[in-house]
Amino acid sequence: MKELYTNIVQAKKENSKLLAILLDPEKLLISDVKNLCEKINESPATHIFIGGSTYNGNHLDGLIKEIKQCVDLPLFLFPGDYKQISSEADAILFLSLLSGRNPDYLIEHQVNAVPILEKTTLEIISTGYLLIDSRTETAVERVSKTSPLDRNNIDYVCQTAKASEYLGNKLVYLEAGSGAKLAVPLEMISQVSKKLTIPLIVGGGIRSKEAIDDAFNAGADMVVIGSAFENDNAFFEL
Ligand code: 1GP
Repeated sequence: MKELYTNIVQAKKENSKLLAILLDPEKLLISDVKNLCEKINESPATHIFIGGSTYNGNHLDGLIKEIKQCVDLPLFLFPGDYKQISSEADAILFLSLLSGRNPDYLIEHQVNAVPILEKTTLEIISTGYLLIDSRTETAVERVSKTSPLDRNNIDYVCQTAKASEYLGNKLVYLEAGSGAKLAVPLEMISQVSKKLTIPLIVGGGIRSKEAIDDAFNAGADMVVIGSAFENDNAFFEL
């Protein structure tokens, strides 16, 4: 039995911060994986996430197999839709886009995922996914046809995050969107983390080591880095 969620809860208890590198399968060739793995192994990453809003390819299994041969970190699916499921991963963030009001991303994709998930041994980690306005139209917004939550209305974001916990989600993910101009505000991270008893993930538009530390200090239990590492595999070296 996998205990990947238990490990995240334990890390939160010990205030030991977690860092996920997000890999977008759309931008990754199997032949790139070996070099990439070297960089990941030299980085402080504790987790690998893989997925993207628009990926529709057929090399996800191959990519994950290759990654698992050279990196010994838990690998979580972070799927844009129910077709992005691979039994080669360790776990799946079973997302509900709770910031939006599109039933497809609240329940339809999840229902469609069940027959696929039943054929895997993935650890399923239900996650309330909240898109926060970042002053840029993000892929999540475009694909899901939902509006992000107002970055100035921290009370409403806190309420949404807490509703997510009450609904039984095991994680809350505050997302500014990949390549966001503005990351999730630190004050929002701070207030949401105080509301929750479950671990808090923060990602989108975080592109410096200082910004990672700021998010941790504000209360994020896990930070996700996608574009910064994708654009510069030496990001963690300096
Ligand atoms: C996107 O939160 C992740 O879903 C990471 O975003 O690519 O901006 O790091 P970046």
